[in-house]
Amino acid sequence: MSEFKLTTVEEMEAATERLLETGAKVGADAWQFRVKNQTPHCKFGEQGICCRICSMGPCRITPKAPRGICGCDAHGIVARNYLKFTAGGSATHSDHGREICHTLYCTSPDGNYKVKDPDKLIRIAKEWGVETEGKDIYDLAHEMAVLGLEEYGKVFGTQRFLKRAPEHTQEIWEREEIAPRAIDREVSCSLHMTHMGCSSLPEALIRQSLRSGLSDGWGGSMAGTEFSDVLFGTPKPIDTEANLGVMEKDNVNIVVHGHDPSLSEMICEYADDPEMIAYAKSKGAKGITVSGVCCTSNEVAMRRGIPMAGNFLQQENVVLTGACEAIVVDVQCIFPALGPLSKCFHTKFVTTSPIAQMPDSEFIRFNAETAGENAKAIVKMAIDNFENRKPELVHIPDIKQKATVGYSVEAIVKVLDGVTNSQVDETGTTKPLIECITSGVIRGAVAMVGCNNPKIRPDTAHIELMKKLIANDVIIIASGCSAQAAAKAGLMDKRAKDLCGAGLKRVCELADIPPVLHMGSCVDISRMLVLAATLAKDSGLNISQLPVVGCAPEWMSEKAVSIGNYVVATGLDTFLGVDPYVSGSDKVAELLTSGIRDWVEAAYTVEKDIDKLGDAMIARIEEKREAIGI
Ligand code: XCC
Ligand code: SF4
Repeated sequence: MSEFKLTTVEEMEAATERLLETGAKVGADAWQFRVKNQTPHCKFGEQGICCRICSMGPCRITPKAPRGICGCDAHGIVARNYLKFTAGGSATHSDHGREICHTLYCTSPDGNYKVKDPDKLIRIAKEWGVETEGKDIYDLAHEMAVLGLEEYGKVFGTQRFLKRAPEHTQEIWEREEIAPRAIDREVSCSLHMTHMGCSSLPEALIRQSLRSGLSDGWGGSMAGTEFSDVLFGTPKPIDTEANLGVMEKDNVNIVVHGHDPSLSEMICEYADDPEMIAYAKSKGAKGITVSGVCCTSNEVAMRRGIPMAGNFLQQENVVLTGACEAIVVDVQCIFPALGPLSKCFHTKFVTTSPIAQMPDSEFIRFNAETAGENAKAIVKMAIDNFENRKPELVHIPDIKQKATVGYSVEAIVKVLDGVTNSQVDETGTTKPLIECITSGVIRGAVAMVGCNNPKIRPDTAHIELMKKLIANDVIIIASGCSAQAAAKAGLMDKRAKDLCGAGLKRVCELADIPPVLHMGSCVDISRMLVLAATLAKDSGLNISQLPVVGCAPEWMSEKAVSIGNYVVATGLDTFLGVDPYVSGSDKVAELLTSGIRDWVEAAYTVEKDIDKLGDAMIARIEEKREAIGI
């Protein structure tokens, strides 16, 4: 076995530079250039003090003009913008969950979509008080799909999944009036509150941000995760690879990008079809390689071991290799730049969802009912495109790392069972993990999530923080583009245990796990909520007492703001490396970084210096340990 060495950010950047040279030859644009054109950014926007929600504006707050035309001050404007930011993310994640519920409704024994994890379906059904005895699994799937969909518009009551939280957390949500009602209602209510002439009181707007975020985390995202597991299987540890080198020069390369696994699962299915492989060979290719970008990549990596070509700010790179026959996208985080960029190459840019339609793309509408045909047509299109490659433009950077992924809560409970001397628990609990934390072998855990953002040298914050944390015996669970950054660097290779402190290293060896555990996509942060809830219940502590924090050092999307809100509102301190446009109001900034602690026992820390951010997390974890006397 070759010697293990992390891939450095410098090496990744060198690979990108080389690709940009190819881009220059064909006149391609790239985000690196567009960032320059957009810098410096608008100061009003950055501080969150521009309001354009009515046509008397736009109003901008300055020392000379401290109020908008309607009289709203900076605090109201910043808080309104923050709530809108959250509502956008909550709507997006939750609508993804809704699509998954629809796909679940379309399952049939001989259709495109099947129930792959019937046990999990039955488990959730029982949790929801649905009779399962003697019921056909597909009847149950359809019944649960309808119930899931009803969570979006339920007339009375709050989200069903809230019951998964410890009593104490549920009481907080009730007391603070942030227990989320119907998912759609929380989004609508947010947009109502931010309408001209409604709320301008920061406390009210931030409270609703928490509630809208919770409707995502414990509502839409959780439905997305849980029912995706039912449909496509609950992830188990599986080996894969990450970074651009996973694309194969002699194969037809199909890159899936976006978030919804309904499409990518089908593409993977057909790319594996002997008929399609034979067809690819007849066109001069050696085979078909599917790889992924962003969260759809995380979904198929976790369940099928499909390699990860890259994360958010690497999406243009896959086209720049000149070896991408088709980049097939569903929803979210897709650069509109991929349209014009693909035109510089032979690449087909295939959009598939009415939700994400873009110029310069080929739109092949993807429907659950016709998923098989759609996927087959897309795979065939990619194969037919192989002969259009321009060999002089082909360059795939020789850069990749091995990764073991697939750590769902179920999988974590299972792999950690053997680690301590405690009896293997039939029901599967997190007690072994708690023992590791209580004894101090592991100091705590950090949930690392979120995107890349050109405001931060891509991937450095993720990678540097992870290295620092694992060296300090803090285990990492990661999702989204953060997980991909880790995988690209090599931190999901089990050999990365050698970079850990002695305690964590020992746990990695005993459990045979990497120190950074891949927990999935952005909606899978709901898995982290379930893990935190289970840890709290199994330890008898409140979630806010656990030596566990959340971190999104390079976040950029509205979804990330929604995530931040639900993680904090669940009782976990959250550390950000990018400011959510609230610096224009000291009141809002104060609320988010301290005031909300009185409501939900947790708050945000914003720190742009990555080293300090890491220190702050370690200090918080140690504080929490001390407070509970471990
Ligand atoms: Fe998008 Fe989910 Fe962010 Fe990556 S991490 S850039 S939201 S793909 Ni969720
Ligand atoms: Fe200006 Fe008030 Fe209208 Fe906003 S709502 S644009 S602050 S007048």
